[in-house]
Amino acid sequence: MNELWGEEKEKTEEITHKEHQWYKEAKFAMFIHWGLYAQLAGEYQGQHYWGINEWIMRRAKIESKDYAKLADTFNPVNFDADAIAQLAVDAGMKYVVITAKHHEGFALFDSKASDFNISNTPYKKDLIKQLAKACKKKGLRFGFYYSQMLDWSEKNGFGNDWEFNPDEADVQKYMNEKALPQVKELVTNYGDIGCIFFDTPGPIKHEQVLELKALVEKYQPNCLINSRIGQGLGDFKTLGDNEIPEEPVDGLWESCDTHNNTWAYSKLDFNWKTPKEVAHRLIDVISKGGNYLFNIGPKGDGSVPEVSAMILRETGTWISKYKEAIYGTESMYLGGQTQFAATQKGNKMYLFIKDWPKDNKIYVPKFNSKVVNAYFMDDKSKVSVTNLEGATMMNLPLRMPDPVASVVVVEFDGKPNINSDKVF
Ligand code: H79
Repeated sequence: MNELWGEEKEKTEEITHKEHQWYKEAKFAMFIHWGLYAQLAGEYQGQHYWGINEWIMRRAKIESKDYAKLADTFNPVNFDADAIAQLAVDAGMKYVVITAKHHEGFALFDSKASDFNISNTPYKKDLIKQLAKACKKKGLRFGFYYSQMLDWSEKNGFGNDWEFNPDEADVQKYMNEKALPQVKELVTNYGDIGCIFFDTPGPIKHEQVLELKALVEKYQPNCLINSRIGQGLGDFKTLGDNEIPEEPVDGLWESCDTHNNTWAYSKLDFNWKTPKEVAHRLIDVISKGGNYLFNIGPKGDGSVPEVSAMILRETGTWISKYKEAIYGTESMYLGGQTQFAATQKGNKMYLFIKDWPKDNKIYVPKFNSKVVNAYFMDDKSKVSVTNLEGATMMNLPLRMPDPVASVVVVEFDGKPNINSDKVF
């Protein structure tokens, strides 16, 4: 099952040939799941489908001819590409990745390769073009998600086994006639593409991955490709959906995360992560060296759920106070506990304290390098540091200065260097 849906952590080769510093420094990004399913919002023919709504076609076993009717009513007049790009900026995000085509098979862009696309809706206008332009204007890198194997609208696509006989599917034909031409459209018509999020490689073969990769790289030589292209061939790893690793991961990698319990908008789901939870998950990811790709699911009319947008802006307010501790930092692993986590840059360690200790003391590992200064990042007030036999003790004030997470800057006489015998 895991292998089929591409959920396993796949190996990636080390990249030396592509420009990727921007990706390493970015840390926080916006994922957008949007398609015809947004109109259903968790309900089909009076039935409620709680959970991931972008899968509603499969979960409700909707036949493709019925599902296609959703294109006749897709008219997202409240879609505002500039407002979405501004939301990403306000949230402190550095790149945006949108579903150009999810498993349902519908393209949010004007495609010559398949009529099942935005041009054949009452709305007509290319959504990818608008968003790519808006992102560029605001200095955000732009990327897209593309479901390269699963396509439930095509009898030759992979995955629609409730309507078509999987044994008769000619997946290579689907790739030649739809996936490859559409990916070519996406890498040629929308300016610079920072990264591509392929998904669920399923039974994709090595040669098929190579062909897809070569196509992307022919037109966008610096475009970073994720590991879910399949067969261990990506430039950066995508961990499992909603997965945050226990320990640091080597190389370039990303955790993708939902805001509630679905990627696509569902009117049934109010389980939003709070700004504090979003910030804590971001801290977790960056302390282990990754990027945090955080999802929003616009509604069928194109608007972003207001609560989701508010929570993101609030998270962005917190981030804006601690930029130096977040962007362009490296992982700093202080052991597997949840009270605090850290990043590092130069001779500084940035210690994020998520849960305030009852006795106002926290114990981090011993360092080989010497502490020369320690202070709260926001008001610069000093923190006293005591070297104990097996640990470094930080003496904190009575109350947590920042209710989301406080950041202590610890300066060393060199690069922070943990005494690895003393990590607990
Ligand atoms: O785009 C998002 C998901 O739709 C996609 N990856 C993220 C980024 C994804 N592709 N495959 N999967 C997720 C695995 C999905 C498995 C499940 Fe189900 C879908 C679990 C519940 C619904 C399939 C149908 C297995 C059980 C029922």
